Amino acid sequence: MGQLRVGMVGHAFMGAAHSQAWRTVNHAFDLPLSARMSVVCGRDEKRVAAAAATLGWESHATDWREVVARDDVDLVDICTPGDTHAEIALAALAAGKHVLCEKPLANSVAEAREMAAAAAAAQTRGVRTMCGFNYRRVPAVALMRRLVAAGRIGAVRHIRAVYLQDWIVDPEFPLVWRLRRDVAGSGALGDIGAHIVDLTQYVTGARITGVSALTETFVRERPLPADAAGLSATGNGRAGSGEVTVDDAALFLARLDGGAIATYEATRFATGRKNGLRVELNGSLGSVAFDFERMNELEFYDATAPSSEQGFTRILVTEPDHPYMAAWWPAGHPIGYEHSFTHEVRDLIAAIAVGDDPAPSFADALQVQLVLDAVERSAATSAWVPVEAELASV
Ligand code: SOE
Repeated sequence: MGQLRVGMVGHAFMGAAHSQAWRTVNHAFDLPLSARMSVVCGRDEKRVAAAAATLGWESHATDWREVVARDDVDLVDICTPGDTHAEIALAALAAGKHVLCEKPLANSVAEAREMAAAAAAAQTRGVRTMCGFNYRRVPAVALMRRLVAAGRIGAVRHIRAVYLQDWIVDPEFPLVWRLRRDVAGSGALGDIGAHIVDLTQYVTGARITGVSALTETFVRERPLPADAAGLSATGNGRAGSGEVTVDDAALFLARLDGGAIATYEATRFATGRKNGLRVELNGSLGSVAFDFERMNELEFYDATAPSSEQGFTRILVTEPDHPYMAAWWPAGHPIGYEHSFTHEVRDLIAAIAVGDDPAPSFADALQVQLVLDAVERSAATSAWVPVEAELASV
């Protein structure tokens, strides 16, 4: 069996989730390529050495440029904050490496365009790219797409999507990198709003064509974190505090091609909601709804059933003919959040092995970035903003 030698940059939450996927994928799926966890990269020598041992990487490095240059790396997996996605991806593609890049693709449309153009050029050389919108690979979400594509809910009229977290409700929570525009690009909008934009476009096959939005930052000043690298005290003069420069919440209405209308809510101030991702589609022949807190289930309403039998059914998505599930346990045995990453790298390896283009591509991720940009421009002007059609050339 051939090997796919991986170099991963970043080893925090997403690095740990991706490491679990690289460790397990070839044990769960029969693939023509075997993932080899060659090197993990992080800025702090002591911490990345410990991460290599804990997460199962053969070696470690402190400079991503070394990872990109190594001959024993075929694929670079980018699990860093958004301000480094573009430079790492562009260098890796130039070096002929495949790239998996965490979402959102970039911190700006300009960066995303450059990455998508580089990916399109690299594709002609057989180099593959994917953006890590992992929720597409939750079996119930893939089943949702299958039902919609089969016409089981008819014409999609309403899309209702929320992504609710509450980890920064405490005003004393420090000014971490996700709360700084220069590092994260945006707040809840790009971090979790990007997921529901991609997921709803994935399950419907439609594209957002315009938005009307508002954003809010409820807590505008926070204590500086212990490692306040690159930060200076600002705001009300309180010693060791800094300005929050991103949104805490984003709400927007949208129209999609194909005629659906949609509501989106991404917030980090939904007190009590830890990772509440919910999507409901209402169509001319039925409805389908997904709730990540019950990730092994899908609600389905078939309006064509006899009226005496109509009602929302709860599909337990654990049958072997459900997406990805034949690889795991007998019916009735649920899987978890981490499996979505295993499925993500499974599909990436399978595509690379046959010379196919994985999805979502950098072009798909650019389209999400265009939506995020339109949301921010709409919120800034209180106006309806069309979503620029993705450049055909990309
Ligand atoms: C933080 O909001 C976060 O880790 C996101 O960045 C992930 O994409 C999401 O899956 C869980 O929450």
